[in-house]
Amino acid sequence: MIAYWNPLHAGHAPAHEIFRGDKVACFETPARADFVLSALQGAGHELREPDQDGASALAQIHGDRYLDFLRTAWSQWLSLDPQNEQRQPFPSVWPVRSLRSDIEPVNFVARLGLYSMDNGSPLAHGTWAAAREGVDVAASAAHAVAQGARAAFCVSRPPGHHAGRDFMGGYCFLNNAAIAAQTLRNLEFERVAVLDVDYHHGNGTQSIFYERSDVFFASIHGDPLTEYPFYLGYADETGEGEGAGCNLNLPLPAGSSVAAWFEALEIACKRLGKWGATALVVSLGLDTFEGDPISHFALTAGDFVRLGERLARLGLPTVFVLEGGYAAAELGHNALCVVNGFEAVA
Ligand code: OKP
Ligand code: ZN
Repeated sequence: MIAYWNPLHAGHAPAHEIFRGDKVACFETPARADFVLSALQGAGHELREPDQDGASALAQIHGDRYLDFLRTAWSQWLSLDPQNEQRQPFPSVWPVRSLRSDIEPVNFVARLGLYSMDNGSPLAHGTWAAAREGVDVAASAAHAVAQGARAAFCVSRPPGHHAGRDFMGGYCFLNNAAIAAQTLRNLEFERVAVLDVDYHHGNGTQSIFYERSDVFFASIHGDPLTEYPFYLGYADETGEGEGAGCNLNLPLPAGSSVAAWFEALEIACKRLGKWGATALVVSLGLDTFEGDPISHFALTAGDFVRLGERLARLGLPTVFVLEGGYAAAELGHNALCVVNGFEAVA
């Protein structure tokens, strides 16, 4: 399988995040992508640097003001205090109900809150460059399948599926899967499905396409009553306006069995087929793995092979986009298992 990789990913390397009130090492690390790269390379898959500019899809998916903020965020942070190079900005105030989100304060931390859904998405010096390069990775993979490749795999970070049109969150800044889907739409594909199998609901992707009838979003994830992102991902969210009926959430309780997970996968796959998808984007989070440190499903490497096989049986041109997965040392093998399963189906 062709794999596009992000040569700037390691520039996004925040040191810590807040976990239960403590400062802890980040879960979303450069090593994650490096493990996936070496697993794919070791198995003989072709690694390519991005060869397309995703600028047009980027402008369709994210808002100008948010993009301006993100592009300049690190220099704004430094202009507050040169010592900030050694610090990470965290939002501390948000425009929740009754507060205004239609104005843009001058204060940097206030703007950071305006454009963040949580305090769990630390910015670093190279965040913009890495995230922006990820857009080109996604666009390149979409072009490759449009030109006839059966599938292409995006090895990039930071991940994207929690990022909405004008906000970051959950380690995500720019929505790579949405960029891939939009790029496919801009090429020859009329009906694009995004299937999100990350442990966490892809709230950003859902919200971006919620009122569109040309992109179907389906997600299997930990029940948001107890699992991040908590405020979206329920079964009654089925799309609105033109997009009515084009959104499918399959939440499962934390601790659900592998059998229950594959039943949900079957429901999602049947629905995407019935809807008439002509191309597929897989938001491939591997944090459904039994060894994941922050998630509560129990898939094994063998189950990832089975996932790849089932996806291949949809018979659609497919772009895989790496999302979560925090058992870093096993991440490369698990990703390779999905690829192997996919390629084992003729
Ligand atoms: C991103 B992806 C630490 C809590 C965890 C939310 C999890 C983000 C998961 N403060 N933060 O969907 O794998
Ligand atoms: Zn996740």
